[in-house]
Amino acid sequence: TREPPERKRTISNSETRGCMHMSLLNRVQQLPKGFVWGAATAAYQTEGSTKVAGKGKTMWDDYLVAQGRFLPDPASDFYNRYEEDIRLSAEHGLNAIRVSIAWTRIFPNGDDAEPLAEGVKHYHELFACCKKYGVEPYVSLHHFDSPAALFNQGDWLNRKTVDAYVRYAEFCFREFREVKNWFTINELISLSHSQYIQGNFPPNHHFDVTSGIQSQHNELVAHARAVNLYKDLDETEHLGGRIGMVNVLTPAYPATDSPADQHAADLYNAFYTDFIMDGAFLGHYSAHTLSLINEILRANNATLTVEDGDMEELAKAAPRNDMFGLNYYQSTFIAAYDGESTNSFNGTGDKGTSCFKFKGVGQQVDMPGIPTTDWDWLIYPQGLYDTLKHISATYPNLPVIYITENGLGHKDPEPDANGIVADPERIDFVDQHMEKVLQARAEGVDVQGYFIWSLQDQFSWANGYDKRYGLFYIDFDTQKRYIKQSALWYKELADTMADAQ
Ligand code: BGP
Repeated sequence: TREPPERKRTISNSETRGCMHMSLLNRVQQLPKGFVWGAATAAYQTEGSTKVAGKGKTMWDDYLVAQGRFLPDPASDFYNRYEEDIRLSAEHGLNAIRVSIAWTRIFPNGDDAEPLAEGVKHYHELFACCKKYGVEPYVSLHHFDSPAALFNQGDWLNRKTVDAYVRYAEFCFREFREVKNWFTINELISLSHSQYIQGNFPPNHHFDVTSGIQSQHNELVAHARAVNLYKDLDETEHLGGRIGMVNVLTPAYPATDSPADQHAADLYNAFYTDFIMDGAFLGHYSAHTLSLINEILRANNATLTVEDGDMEELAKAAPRNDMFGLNYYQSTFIAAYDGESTNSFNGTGDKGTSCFKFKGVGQQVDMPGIPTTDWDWLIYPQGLYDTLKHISATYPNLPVIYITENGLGHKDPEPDANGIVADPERIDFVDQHMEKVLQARAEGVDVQGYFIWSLQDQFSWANGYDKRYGLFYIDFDTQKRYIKQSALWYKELADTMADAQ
């Protein structure tokens, strides 16, 4: 088998880490039968084959060519090699995988009259393969890959995209009845932030606050319409599955105890967390959230338009979500800031090159003593615990939670002579975050699964192929898969859970 002789060394190659890992190994035995132990992927980051079988362009195709840094082909060649990756998943103890359907493999322009038969067949085959290996698919309908034809007309800012998305969702709900776990949209906030505030996703607007808040709202409407549609269809057509949303939460802490910094953190949390969580799980924006959002809008001469029927749609959907997918990577520390907005994005892994100052909100500050990745992401497991506790206390409608992404982007070394990749940093990262999940669970937060980001190495939207996250290493020239130490450790946790049940 693939287990290398140094497997034990991975688990306890330093006394401290060894103790920590043993503690997690002991504690995962408390997890209930059926705890979901998975890994996550996204269509556009893994599939490659962007020009086959009539697939339409996404908002990324021409953009990545023009940018000239890296291309989406062949990515991890998952379009052709999914069976190998799903087999590896099963062999390493995973019982679930997050995948997304590429909208443009089904409807190349987003709103075509007829679906593409080959795209439909491809996903039926993928789901059949998951079933064959006992790996349950959790399927997102939209993971950052809007059809270019709709993106060019304003993407989520244009209600035409919302209508087309709902038609695409309806097609998928009826067609892919083998899918029992649906996610509507991946990380609503990341799209808005990266497209219109941070400017590192197309169309690369910086601090376009009107678009930033409007796209959040419109994505929420799309999410709510998809949830309501699924639940209504389920009543008549017995789809028999579950639906929810995935969002990334990045809690902001005040840089100091000063009231000004506290207020800046509140503003940041309102814009980056509460607006979407309120809309999805309260079904309205709370008065507190709205007053903070209005303060940000005023400072930036920005506006939000709510159309007739939007709030009714949100209110109807809020109690109908079956699950919430929480992605967590990092936290942030915010200080008050009076100047103009400015930012620089670290998309290269040159540590210390990012800066973010948002007029009317606050500025991100370094916190000595808190480690960061090469991409300047704060490694702060406490933020995951605090977030879990906060959302479960704040949203009575909150359904069961899955951690749908958590992981470490790292410049991994190449495989060693035995073909194994040493990634102890990733093991430590997951270990520390899982401990916080278990702590929150022990205090009553209903987390029922954990998906590491990511299953295999894939390309990162704004960072390219050097920022690796996978359990499985990919040599992108040959597409050969190698096992990382983290995959062996992940399997050991899975085996320990299974043995205890
Ligand atoms: C999430 C996305 C993923 C993935 C991950 C890592 O925001 O859902 O698609 O990319 O973050 O982020 P990055 O690739 O920017 O490091």
